[in-house]
Amino acid sequence: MKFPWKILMAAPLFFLLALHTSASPAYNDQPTTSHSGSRVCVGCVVVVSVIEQLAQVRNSTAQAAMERLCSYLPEKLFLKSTCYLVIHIFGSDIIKLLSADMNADVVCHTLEFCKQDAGRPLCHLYPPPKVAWELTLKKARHIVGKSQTLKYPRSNSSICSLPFLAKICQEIKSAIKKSVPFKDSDSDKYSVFPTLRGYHWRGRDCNDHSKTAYPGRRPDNWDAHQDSNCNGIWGIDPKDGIPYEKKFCEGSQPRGIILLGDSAGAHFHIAPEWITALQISLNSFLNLPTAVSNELDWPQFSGITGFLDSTSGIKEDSIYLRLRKRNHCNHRDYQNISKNGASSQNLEKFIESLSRNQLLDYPAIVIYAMIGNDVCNGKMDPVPGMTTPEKLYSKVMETLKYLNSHLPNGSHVIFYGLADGAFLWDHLHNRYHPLGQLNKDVTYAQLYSFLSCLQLSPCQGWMSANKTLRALTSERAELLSRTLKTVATREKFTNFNLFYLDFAFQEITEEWQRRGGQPWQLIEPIDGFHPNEVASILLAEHFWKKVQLQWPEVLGKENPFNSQIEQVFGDQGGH
Ligand SMILES: *[C@@H]1O[C@H](CO)[C@@H](O)[C@H](O)[C@H]1NC(C)=O
Ligand SMILES: *[C@@H]1O[C@H](CO)[C@@H](O)[C@H](O)[C@H]1NC(C)=O
Ligand SMILES: *[C@@H]1O[C@H](CO)[C@@H](O)[C@H](O)[C@H]1NC(C)=O
Ligand SMILES: *[C@@H]1O[C@H](CO)[C@@H](O)[C@H](O)[C@H]1NC(C)=O
Ligand SMILES: CC(=O)N[C@H]1CO[C@H](CO)[C@@H](O)[C@@H]1O
Repeated sequence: MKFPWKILMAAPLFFLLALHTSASPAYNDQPTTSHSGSRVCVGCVVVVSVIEQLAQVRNSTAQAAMERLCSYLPEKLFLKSTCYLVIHIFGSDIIKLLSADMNADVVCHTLEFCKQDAGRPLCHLYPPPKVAWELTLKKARHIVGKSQTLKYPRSNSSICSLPFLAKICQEIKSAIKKSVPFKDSDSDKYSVFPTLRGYHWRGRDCNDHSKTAYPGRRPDNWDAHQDSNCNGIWGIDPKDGIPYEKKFCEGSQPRGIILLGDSAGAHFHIAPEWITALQISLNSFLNLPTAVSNELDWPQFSGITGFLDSTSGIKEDSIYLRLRKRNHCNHRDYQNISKNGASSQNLEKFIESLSRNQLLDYPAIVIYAMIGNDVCNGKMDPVPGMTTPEKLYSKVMETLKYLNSHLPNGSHVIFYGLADGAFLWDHLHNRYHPLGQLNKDVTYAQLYSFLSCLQLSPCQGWMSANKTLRALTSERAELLSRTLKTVATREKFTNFNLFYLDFAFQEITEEWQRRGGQPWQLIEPIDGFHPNEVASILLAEHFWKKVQLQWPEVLGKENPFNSQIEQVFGDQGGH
């Protein structure tokens, strides 16, 4: 769930993504890690695997497979041209090695994208070659010629620092800057752009020229002349001269939904069709530019603030949509304040992007869902890096004080407990990863061990063959969840009620099984870590049921005017 993850597995064109990530200003706030060399290694292994498998399924040469891959990429954001550039530079060596039956691990070690550091184990995704590793590598080096070390610059912290890529990085940077207005000022957090944390992340601004019009505010003069709260309801009913907003929304207790979350909340997702050779086609990459600009998160499909039906044909069913269905006056009032890698300990760094005016705005339901990063890190021994209950308590209290001074009176805050990630190993370890399905040679256990060898695991504690460690991680997560529960029962705040809800993965898994599904189908196939879209929607359903049963006041009343609002305003201007 830490930042590098998004680049990690994000190939087929890892190089491109790494490049774009380095070039994109959207990432400025992310810490640079010392493991960038390892990221390049994963990227290389994924790309070379895809090329190799694409050649296999299309019965073509590696050369043709590479060209095919590039030709499928969209022109946008220089994706296609960078791809050709990459082929131009590395293509011939990759072809030579693949033709000599070297696998992706060997190719990437030979080209020195992967390196075995002194005193560290050799990291590999595929089973090691039958012949001794050293001998294979020697043979491979011989195939590409001796001058490797001079040919390619060593991977260091930014791929943009490679001399031959510097120029294209510059171009991407300026292209992104030109095409997207960055909105940093506090008064203007809503956007008419979908990505780069625009309206895929929070309700679309209906009047980008006015700072006083935004989703969630109490209407100005009952919106008689303009839609000040962007819910699509405004104007005066000619029949009786009463403003529609007053007629339909007064006393309906409108409220917004705000998520404070991590990558799971933002719905982090790498599309399997980008790297599964059997699925790769021209259509596979249509969504890549959007995904890249959204940091590989898909909040528009998330279970909490999602509003679009996904391309996979799953009907979107988020908490936001349910709130909107219950009271159409809530239209567009959602905010996704979530970040890959977020935890109780770093939330303070971005909570300020939450936008709610205590005096002018309607109350909000805030969901606090830091479901894993407090126990997840990539260290060889992850335990010392885990948040302690004491640290959690003190940070959470700070967060709550912040919320109390920013949320309108009558708001609600709901804590989610942490997930118990033990299900990852239990359900996945002996299944094939998408990269291993074609030749039955990569299981999730292998993927986990490759990542942890490179010290890149998003969650060493759970993505590990070490049963003791997995149990220890679950234990800590449980302890932190109990701490949140204690805070919720003990502490009182003037502007909101506080509740606690277990992160009920077990329950939704059972529900999914009742519907004929398998537990592994609830996990992101590529990263083998995040809950996927189906899980996210089941969680939303579960959340709704629980809250409706235990604390119905959180959700507010059903608005009797909903059908009239539909008659007069149709889809209320979309999301
Ligand atoms: C693959 O291509 C080669 C050469 O074009 C051809 O001889 C062979 O029959 C093809 N194999 C399959 C399974 O199509
Ligand atoms: C990366 O490598 C380039 C060229 O070798 C060098 O100029 C640059 O300082 C390096 N960056 C870091 C952070 O080491
Ligand atoms: C907040 O609203 C409640 C009723 O919903 C009221 O009892 C309370 O006095 C209000 N608090 C403040 C600080 O206005
Ligand atoms: C498994 O994890 C535990 C807890 O971190 C550790 O003490 C132990 O040495 C690990 N076992 C192996 C075989 O690595
Ligand atoms: C549109 C939107 O809500 N963007 C915010 C989402 O969350 C991140 C992280 O807190 C903010 O930086 C964005 O402004």
